[in-house]
Amino acid sequence: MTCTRFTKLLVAALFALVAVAGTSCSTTSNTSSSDDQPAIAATVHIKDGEFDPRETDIEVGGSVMWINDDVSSHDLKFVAPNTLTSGVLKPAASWVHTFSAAGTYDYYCDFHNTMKGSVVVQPTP
Ligand SMILES: [Cu+2]
Repeated sequence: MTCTRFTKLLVAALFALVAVAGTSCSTTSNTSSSDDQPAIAATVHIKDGEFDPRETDIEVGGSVMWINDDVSSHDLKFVAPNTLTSGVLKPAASWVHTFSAAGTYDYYCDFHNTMKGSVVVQPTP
């Protein structure tokens, strides 16, 4: 008796969960460009052991996405602030960083010292 009641409750709970998941899913995809996820101002591809393009120009508050299109792993280490790093980017991995202060941000790949790039963040006019 109690077992059936529990099963009914469980089924009801599962339906509620599916309904909630379904709603939240559709709302997330609708608003993803505004609040939760930063709009991507520029994309840098990592290919054949190079950052392409090497120099990226954005405005303050802009986000840059790096995508590893290479067959080997790479990473980004910034000269300043030197704590800023992407961590290891395996093939097909990507990393997004939002720049909230103007300036030139030079970076390099820790694994391949010939790989260099920079992000120039312009102040908003
Ligand atoms: Cu590399």
